[in-house]
Amino acid sequence: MKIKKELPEVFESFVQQRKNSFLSVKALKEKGIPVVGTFCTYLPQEFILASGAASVGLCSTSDETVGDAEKILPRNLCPLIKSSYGFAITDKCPFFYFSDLIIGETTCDGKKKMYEYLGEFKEVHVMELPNSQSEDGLQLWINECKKFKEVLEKRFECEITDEKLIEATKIKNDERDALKALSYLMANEPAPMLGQDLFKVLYGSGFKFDKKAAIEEIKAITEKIKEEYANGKMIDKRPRILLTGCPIGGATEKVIRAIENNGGVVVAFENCTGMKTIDKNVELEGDIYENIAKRYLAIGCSCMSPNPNRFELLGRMIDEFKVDGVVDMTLQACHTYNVETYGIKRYVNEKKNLPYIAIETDYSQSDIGQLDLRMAAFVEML
Ligand code: BJ8
Repeated sequence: MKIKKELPEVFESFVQQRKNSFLSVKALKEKGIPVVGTFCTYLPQEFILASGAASVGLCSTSDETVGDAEKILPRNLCPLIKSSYGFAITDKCPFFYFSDLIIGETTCDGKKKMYEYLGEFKEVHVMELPNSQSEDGLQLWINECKKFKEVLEKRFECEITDEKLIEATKIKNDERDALKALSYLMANEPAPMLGQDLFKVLYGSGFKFDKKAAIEEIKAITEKIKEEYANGKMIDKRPRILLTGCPIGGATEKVIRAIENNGGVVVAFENCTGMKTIDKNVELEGDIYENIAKRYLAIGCSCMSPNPNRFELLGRMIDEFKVDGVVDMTLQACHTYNVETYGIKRYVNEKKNLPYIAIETDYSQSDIGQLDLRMAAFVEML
């Protein structure tokens, strides 16, 4: 596939695709394709793909419905949970509306309890994710994956054979490879593009339902950026930032803008919208259930205790992307990520000898001025 449009237009098309994606979901439903709503990177998407259903992420990223959620949920709760629940109860989220089945997972306490309430008006299945990556934890997660397969088979009257699961795994591996190759273009110095443009593709690609077409499109964008870079098209040299912490998107893109409007460039996203989701592939040789379970359980989210894999990925990315400083964004009342900032700070400062800053924010725009000031001072220091 050859991309004819100019790059800014290509990046923008991913934003538009995301905005219009409810039309794509509606079209899927009209064709009789079931839709499964999910909330977490730990969710093995391979099973959904193998069942013939489409999956859609339901984590909301705007504060539009936080007020509605706060009539029921405590104010002092993570905005991602309040916003997601708020969209669900007000019927303002077309993805939630069109979902035939919602899959939750036992990650953080707030989400777990929210799923109980969602189950009062929508069909919900919760996967029991262990909170450690031990051998026992793995056994539990393999069993949960097998149960998940049965739930999908029963709900959508289909059979998920090993062959179908392997086929779906190959597609997901290809998708991860394509997104990873695109992300690694930012290892070039100077960077070929702004982090906010890379982010548009990373985030927007999750809303493309024809996986094979999306993979081809991502590969074509990567080639186009490579070609233009070889011809000297790149951004000016700037301090290189790695963004880690809670998932980012929608309202919290204000953090990326605050960094880049103040002279930095986000060359790497370690969080769930970035490398956490695409870093590792599923082995195809051997027992496919065990392979899928192993790959997903190894994700380094702060809900794991201990959480060595976050440090391993972070350290590798700092080196490979030639990072000058680390910004750790946490959402208000996200206890696990907030507690982990101390360990991440120590690691970045002491093991990597780099500057580090933690930012706690929510989905409102009230702290934009303060974010600007703090990011300007941080970038200036680098
Ligand atoms: S794998 S980061 S998507 S759990 S909802 S933990 S922000 S208090 S989203 Fe997450 Fe899966 Fe981990 Fe990724 Fe904190 Fe809010 Fe909980 Fe959150």
